[in-house]
Amino acid sequence: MLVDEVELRVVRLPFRSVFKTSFAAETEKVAIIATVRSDGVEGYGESVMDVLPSYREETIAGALHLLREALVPALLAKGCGDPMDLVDSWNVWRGNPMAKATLELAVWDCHARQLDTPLRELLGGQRTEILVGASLGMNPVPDTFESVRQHVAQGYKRIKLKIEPGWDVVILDPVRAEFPDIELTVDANSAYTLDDIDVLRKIDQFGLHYIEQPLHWDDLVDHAALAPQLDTPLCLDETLTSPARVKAALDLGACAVVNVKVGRVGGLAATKRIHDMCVSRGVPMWCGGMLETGIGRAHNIHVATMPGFVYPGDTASASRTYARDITEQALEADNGIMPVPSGAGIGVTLDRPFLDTVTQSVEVIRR
Ligand code: OSB
Ligand code: MG
Repeated sequence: MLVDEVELRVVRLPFRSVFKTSFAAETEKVAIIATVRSDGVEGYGESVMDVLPSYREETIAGALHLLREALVPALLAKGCGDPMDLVDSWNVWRGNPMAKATLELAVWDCHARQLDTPLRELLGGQRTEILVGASLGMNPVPDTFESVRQHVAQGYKRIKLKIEPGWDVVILDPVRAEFPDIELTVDANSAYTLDDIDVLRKIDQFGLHYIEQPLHWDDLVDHAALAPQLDTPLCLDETLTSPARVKAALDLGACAVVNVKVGRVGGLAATKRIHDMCVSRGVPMWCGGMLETGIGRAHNIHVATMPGFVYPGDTASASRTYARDITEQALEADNGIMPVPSGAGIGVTLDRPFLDTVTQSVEVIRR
């Protein structure tokens, strides 16, 4: 495809309530919505980096710079043959997988819409619905307990509790006592070190499905040292930034479960490569989330239809996070089952009047 123009729009959308993790207390989503226009067809992508580098090192300002100065001009100059090759053509610019994914996702969506095909079909996804779990932020014990009860009652297939030192056993004890059989996991977002082995051994006693990113956000070696000391499998999130990093993590034994976030790994081509590697090595995967708006959430849902995504993902109902979303379609799970939007591409459209009210800046770069 030849790309006529790319729109970079920064949106700010308030969360319904504060989402507290070991690394931040977030009150709103700030994201770049990239629109690719080609031959009268639009495609959309959404970024996952934060304003400041609190989850990984990328930032919105850094991504906008890279998009303006390098990625968008290259796309406008060369167009795109197969979107599977696009991210490789950007290898001259190192790293920055989240910035690259923002634009790559928009190209994939545009490409799928031009073919009048749901995105999932281009990825080899057969399912028309996916199983989802819920990720619960850190709140006082009674509130968290009530939230677990509600999400279990709503049929969510897995409950994930955010933890940090001093906020682990204290919440796991009552939750496990009341819900002995639910699929339960914890996500530390890098809050522990190997010196915390005593408490990590306690966390190991709760029959968790996996422990997500207990150690440093870029680490492989310490996770590989921790894994054999625990019965519970380790799952990596923050550390996994590319297919090569996933291979390194698996070769080292740093994790036995893979959380794929399409933005963090550099887009859909990278996701497909990680998927095929994990399937061939028999490693279970699931699709993570970054509290995306309907654009990023729809991409995640299509990704999670691929056969290797065998555990419930984090792509829960948008209404848990937002009073009003920027897409016209409501992405809502029923009994822990999320339908895949039908229609071409990611299958969602923008609610333009509302989008304008949450837009902080818009720029259009033309060929
Ligand atoms: O670590 O998975 C994470 C949200 C923002 C940043 C990191 C994470 C999360 C979540 C929420 O756990 C997942 C979601 O509901 O989108
Ligand atoms: Mg995580």
